[in-house]
Amino acid sequence: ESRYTPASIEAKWQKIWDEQGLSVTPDDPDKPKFYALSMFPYPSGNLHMGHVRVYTITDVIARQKRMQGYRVLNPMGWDAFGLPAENAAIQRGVHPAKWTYQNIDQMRQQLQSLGISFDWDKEVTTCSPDYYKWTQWIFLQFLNAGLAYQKESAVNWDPVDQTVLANEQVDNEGRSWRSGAKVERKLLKQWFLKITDYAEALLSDLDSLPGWSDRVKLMQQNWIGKSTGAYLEFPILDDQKHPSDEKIGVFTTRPDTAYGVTYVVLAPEHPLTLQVTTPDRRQAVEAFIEEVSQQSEIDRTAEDKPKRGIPTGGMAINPFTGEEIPIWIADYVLYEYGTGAVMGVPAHDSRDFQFARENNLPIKVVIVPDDGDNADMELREAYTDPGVMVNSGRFDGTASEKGKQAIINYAEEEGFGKARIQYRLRDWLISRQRYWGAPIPVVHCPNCGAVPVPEDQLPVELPENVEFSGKGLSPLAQLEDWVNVPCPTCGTPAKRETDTMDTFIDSSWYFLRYPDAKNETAAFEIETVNDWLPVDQYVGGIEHAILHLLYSRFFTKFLRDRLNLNFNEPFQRLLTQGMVQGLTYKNPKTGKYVPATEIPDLDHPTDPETGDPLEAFYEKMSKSKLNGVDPLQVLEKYGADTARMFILFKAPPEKDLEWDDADVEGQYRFLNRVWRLVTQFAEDNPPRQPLETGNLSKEEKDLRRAIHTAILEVSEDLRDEYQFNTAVSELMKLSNALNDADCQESAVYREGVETLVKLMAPFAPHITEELWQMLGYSDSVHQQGWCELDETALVLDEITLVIQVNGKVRGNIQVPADADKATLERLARESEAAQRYLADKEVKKVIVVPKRLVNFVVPK
Ligand code: ANZ
Ligand code: ZN
Repeated sequence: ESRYTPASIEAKWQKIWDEQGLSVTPDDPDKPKFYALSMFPYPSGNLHMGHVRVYTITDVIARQKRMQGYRVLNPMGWDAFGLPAENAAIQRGVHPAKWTYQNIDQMRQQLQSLGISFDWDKEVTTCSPDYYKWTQWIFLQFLNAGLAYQKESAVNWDPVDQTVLANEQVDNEGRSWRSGAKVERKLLKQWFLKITDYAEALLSDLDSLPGWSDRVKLMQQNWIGKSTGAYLEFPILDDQKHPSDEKIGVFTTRPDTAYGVTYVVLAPEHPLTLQVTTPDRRQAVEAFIEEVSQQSEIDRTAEDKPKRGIPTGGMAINPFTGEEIPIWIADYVLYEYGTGAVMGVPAHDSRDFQFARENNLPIKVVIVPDDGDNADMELREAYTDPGVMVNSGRFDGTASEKGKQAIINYAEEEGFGKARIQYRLRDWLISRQRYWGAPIPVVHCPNCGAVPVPEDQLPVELPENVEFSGKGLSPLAQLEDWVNVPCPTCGTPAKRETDTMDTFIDSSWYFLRYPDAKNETAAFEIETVNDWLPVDQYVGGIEHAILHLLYSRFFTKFLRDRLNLNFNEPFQRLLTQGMVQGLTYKNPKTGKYVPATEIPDLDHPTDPETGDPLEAFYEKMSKSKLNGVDPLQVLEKYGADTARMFILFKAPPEKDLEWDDADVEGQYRFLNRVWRLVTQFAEDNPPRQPLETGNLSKEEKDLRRAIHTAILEVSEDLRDEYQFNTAVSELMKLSNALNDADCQESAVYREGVETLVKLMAPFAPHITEELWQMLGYSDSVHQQGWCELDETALVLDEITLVIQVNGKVRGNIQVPADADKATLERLARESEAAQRYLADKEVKKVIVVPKRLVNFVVPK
């Protein structure tokens, strides 16, 4: 009997599968397609447990689908542009391309050692010109469609290094990662994509995705943030106190409160601010604007923060009441949302209430609860619920919900307002003043403006000889001979755009490239993506639940409209896997983390330096917490199959998973048991018997029921909800049943062993392949059909009937499951137990509980 040696088995099979092309995507059009997709990694250089978990999950799904007869696409690639490569260049002088490609090679190898059945022929690398050529091409599609435009927008500016910083390069205190300088905001002309054009589709099409969790859909919904309400206009009074043509437009979700407006507020940045400001207020207003411009949006809108604002001296008119109301500016009104102005209704909006209280502005009640008439009562807080309109002229007595529409209709008739839908979603700022990204394919010409680089001149390649200092203009902008080019349209000396694209752009279409990854003449062939898309199962981290998924949906919808794609949504089903957590040891006195390897006694963990007792708890694995487990070490010690089995067994895929060495050991022992079971059987090699299901002993029937229960349960567990953990339990049960069975010679036993190996194949692909060969097969276990369920094997045709005498158990017998009461009584009387205990006693009464027991009552 041989020993289970994962190291040699796994390397061997990985090589053979690769040679045989087992993971290559078939193009057999007769088979149904299945597109399994894992979020591709950023090539940091090292695989971590989170990666292992995602790719294992996707792999089980892909492998089972292949066995079920699907042609499966299970691709992998690299989200390879981005800041870390550039930081490495600045800090260590290694070129971003070199750093990235080295990391990719290293991680590809690590992934291969996990035994994931990726089709490497479809590999895509977003930083490679043959990929970003098409990223640029897609940008041009947006530009041609009028959905890419330039606008001034604020960037993080490091005044010492004289450079733009990414958000990630600014610390919590707002300082530069390199110079430590306080970061400033600076306006730059930047590129945007008009995702807001698709806001409604992105929102409403969430309903077409039953394969997404409500949690993720809600996150997307909130991000898009649809509000229904009205746009209303408040005329500004001129110096002579006459209504002017100039108006302040506001967006409100509560038009029903229009009669309660006692002031209007502009965002300090609003273009009307200085215009409405009276000379005596000018200095104060300018100082306030300057102050607010330094605050972040989060500071400005925080609930608990006092709302700060000042009057401009200007006045407007409430068109509903004709009343004159003051115009203020305040930090809680954001320039970017709605119209950048609000109507202040202190009686019915909490923020306005607080603001009015602090600034002695009038509070006018216009909505009261249905059951009261406390319109004149002094409010202690804003009344924000629906109710009945009061103090509202012709609308008095109208229910407020109805009043919304009534007010809109009225405003529309009178010409000072209309219905409006507002989205929180903003256009996507895609410009980055960095090197390691896809150059935006535009040339700025003094005559022609922003000119798209002609398609036949794509890609606009990143120049290689670049200085990385982290100071001054972005590296591209410093390269004179790259920047200066003739205008593609008129030939005048012009300048290249030096911004590169946000890396989220690269990942917004990679799933469209995979099916046709090597296409040199197009981003993809439409027919091919129409065949493969949508992705049937997407697996990845919840951290991408908003931006990546939203951007990918946006790209898909845009390209659908431009190119006639036949699908609306890129990802049919989405699984967001939980985090992998490690056991963290922390000294509560010093706050220091201690790695497990430095703790002498893990049962009583103490700090090796101070002797303090340590706290131990689970937390997401991370470098800073010193609680990570290196996948490579686990692979080396136990092999990939054990690592996979542990990860799948330890927790349902959506839940967090606590790494536990003892449980890893447990899976290793289980694989060893399966190994012994199957190798023993293969060695004994009992003669092959035909399986005649009509003619089985009880023992055989029981075993067969266990086999088909496993088929049923594992198949169910792998359908849609992917309960891998319970599926692994079922595999364990079947293995136990085989261990306990005593009918190795029977055809049923062979069925059981083969079923176990096949059911386990998607989970532990290497060991099962090895065992499959031992069972005498020469083709791969991964090319077998998925096990067929025989429902009749599940039927329990005999049950155990308990024999009682005066309520005491005296024995039991096997009886047909469908026997009627009379038969049960007869069989019970005939039983050995009854014969013994009833001998020469007179039976007074017989109680028959079908399927359970027969109780004989006799005199004591
Ligand atoms: C008057 C009013 C009365 C409001 C009332 C609410 C309650 P959502 O749901 O988020 O869309 N608002 C509009 N634009 C704003 C901006 N740029 N900055 C800050 N606040 C703004 O919220 C819409 C409501 O937020 C609008 O309805 C407006 O206040 C405010 F009893 O108008 B409301
Ligand atoms: Zn030109």
